[in-house]
Amino acid sequence: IGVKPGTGVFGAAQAGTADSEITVEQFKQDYRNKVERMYGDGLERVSDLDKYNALVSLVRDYLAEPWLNTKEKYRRTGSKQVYYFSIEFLLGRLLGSNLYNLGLNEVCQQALGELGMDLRTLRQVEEDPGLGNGGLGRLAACYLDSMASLGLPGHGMGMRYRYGLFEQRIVDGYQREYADDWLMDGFYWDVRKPAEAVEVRFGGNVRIKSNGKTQYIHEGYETVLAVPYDVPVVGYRNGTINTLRLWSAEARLSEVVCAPQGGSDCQKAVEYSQTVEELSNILYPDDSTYEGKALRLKQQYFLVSAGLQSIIRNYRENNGHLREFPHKIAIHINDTHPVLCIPELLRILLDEEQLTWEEAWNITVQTMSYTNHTILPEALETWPEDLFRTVLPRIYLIVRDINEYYCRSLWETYPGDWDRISRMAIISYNRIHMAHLAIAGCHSVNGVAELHTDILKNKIMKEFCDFSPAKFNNKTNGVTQRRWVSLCNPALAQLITDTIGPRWVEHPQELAQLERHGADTAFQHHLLRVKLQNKVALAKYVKEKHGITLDVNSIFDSQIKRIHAYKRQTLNVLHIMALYNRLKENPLLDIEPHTFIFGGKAAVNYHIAKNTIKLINSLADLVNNDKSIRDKIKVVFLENYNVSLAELIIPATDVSEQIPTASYEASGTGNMKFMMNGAVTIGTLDGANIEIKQAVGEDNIIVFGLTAEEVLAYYRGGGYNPWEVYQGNERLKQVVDQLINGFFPGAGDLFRGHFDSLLYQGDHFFVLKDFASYEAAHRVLDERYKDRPTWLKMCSANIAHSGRFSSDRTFAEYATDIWHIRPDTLPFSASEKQTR
Ligand code: NBG
Repeated sequence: IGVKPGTGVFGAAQAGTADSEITVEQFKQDYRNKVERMYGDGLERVSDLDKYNALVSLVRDYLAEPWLNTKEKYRRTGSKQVYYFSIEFLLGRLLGSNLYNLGLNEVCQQALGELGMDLRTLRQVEEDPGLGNGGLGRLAACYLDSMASLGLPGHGMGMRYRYGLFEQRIVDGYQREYADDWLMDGFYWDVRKPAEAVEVRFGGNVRIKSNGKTQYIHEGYETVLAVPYDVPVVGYRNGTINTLRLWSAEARLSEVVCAPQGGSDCQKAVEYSQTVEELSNILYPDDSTYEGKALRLKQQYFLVSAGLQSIIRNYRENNGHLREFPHKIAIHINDTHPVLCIPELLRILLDEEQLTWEEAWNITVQTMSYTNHTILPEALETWPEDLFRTVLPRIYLIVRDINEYYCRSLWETYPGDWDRISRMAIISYNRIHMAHLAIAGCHSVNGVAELHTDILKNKIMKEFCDFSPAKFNNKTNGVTQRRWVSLCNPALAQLITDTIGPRWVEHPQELAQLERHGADTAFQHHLLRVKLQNKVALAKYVKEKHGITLDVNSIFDSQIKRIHAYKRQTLNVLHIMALYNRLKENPLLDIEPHTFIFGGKAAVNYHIAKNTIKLINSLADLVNNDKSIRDKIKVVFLENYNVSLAELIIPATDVSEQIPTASYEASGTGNMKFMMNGAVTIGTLDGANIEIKQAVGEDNIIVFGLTAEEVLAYYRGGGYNPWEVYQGNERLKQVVDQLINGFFPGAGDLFRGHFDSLLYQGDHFFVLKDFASYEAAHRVLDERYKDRPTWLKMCSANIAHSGRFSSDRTFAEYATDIWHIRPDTLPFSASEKQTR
């Protein structure tokens, strides 16, 4: 295939150039052959889906050799391997990013063009893999890109869900959930590895055998086969291809037919296989019932057990000695879902490798590290002890031992302080606290932005931090500039490269050089053109999909993220209502035309959030159809928000809405993507917004609202009185009343829940309290926008200072501080870290 040994398709590729070893002619020939071999038909006669599949298969051929070489290199050098366990990997489409990272983008584009095809069309054939839900999963995907692009031996361990979270459709303004059948046409990026399948055991009981040494015999369990599917993770033009291993649950039917559960009845066997496969059917199965909870717990253990067994097996095959394990393997636990890694590694070391408790515990703690992604109580998982014991009897005993061991060490420091020890225990009041288990069993616990880490250290996990302060550290999130600029905004990427050269793709801190060009008229002119071009593309999509015409000269103001009370889509809505009211009063009001864009899914059982979607759509109906305001404002809710849609919205956005109640948003990563694409943030001082402000300076961001400290002080004092605020602000009172007074035609009492939560339930998220300052911030924003040169300078400053929010920076920090990967294998030097 025209690939030189050792150099793969990367050849002598330099960043920003397209000099891969594969020529356009070669590509065309390979591609034609591929189509013919796969479909027994000519290129002219196959469908777009076939063309897409053939292209993926060809790219897979191209990357096979560097993939193999990378694995061999890791084996040969024995370098420390990092495994990032995550219940979600929100990858986004892979064709574009893989071509780009392989340095094949231009070649492919030209080759397809000469064959009368368009790469963009084929990229759009790809379904977004349904393997994640929100920020946490997208972060994991950014990290995969950075690990490979930094040439680090870091791999993902995740689940191969048969169905994604759900596909959102808007019907009559309401969210409706449809099955996200993303695998329907197959997923051509992964390789099934049945020979590397492992068995995971559930249920049964544990018999203790004692002849000199206590042995735990797990019996009567049910076995589920975990089959791995490997997805290549391509580094940016560096020859590194890491692996994302996704696990799928299968039943061994041949065994089931003879086994007691299945009897000899074929029908029963099939039913049985369906219940087994349920394990990897969907992400976050509904856990409102006992069965649902059990399924979630099983799913988490399934991922962890399969992943660890395969790591150990591989380690053993390469003659690794267990004492060396923590020097050769790092295991990272992404949020609490994979925390069972801790007792599972102990189980393997104790029961299968016969290590002593002390040895096994030390190895485990040195190997494991944990990231917390939220302080929301519902996300800090706990399990009923009974359920846990029934589903995972051996793991339960181990967790009990860990609890005892941990509580004993607490007792040594705090003798007699039962209250404190029971608050910190892993098992208390018949529940198992996964975050406590994580803190006890990991050598590092990190938050995802400075404020978030401070809140963990001083509030949520204060007692743990007092007990072992050295474990706690911060790693502010980052996003990959390769997907979030180069791929999704090629026009901007080109402008940046034309201005400062191509090195920023690998050294994002070099974006800082743009600062000098911010006031340059020619640069500003280009920037404006790029933005306009992206707005036109988004407007075209909105027109085709939703039939709404957008004014591309208006301010595109976007809030795209999960719908959640703390993210305060409602605050945005109330402000738009107030703006609309002002326009109704005075149609000649001199305001900049605005397009307010929303997107996001609400959890299936989260009623008020689902109602917020209806509220946004009701507002959109009202505003978009009112001729009297002469198109000064438009509101659109874009259906089925996902990575691909974000790639369209973010480059087209002028104003990035990051308006959570301060203290709630652990970090945010959308804020970083918008910034990299030159949008100006309007935001609260929460999560990474604070660090964005530090980076760009206060002139280049608009902040408003209560600080986290103020919010927490109000909570300590029992909340605040929303009535006072409501009664003291005419405009606010008007919009709040409009939620229930017939302003929304036909809505009746539909939005009474929102009304009540603001006035009768204490306005827990300070929507009313922050309203006036939010409105004022929007006025400042409009003023700035009117002065276009100043505005464009703000946009450039945002791009210029976004380098520190690259996941390359974050990952270099994880590698050095947490996983102790030798810094000399890192392309970043410590001085380049730019964390502060
Ligand atoms: C989310 C936080 C975000 C953060 C991402 C990634 C979860 C549980 N948490 O603020 O809400 O940016 O994690 O760290 O998805």
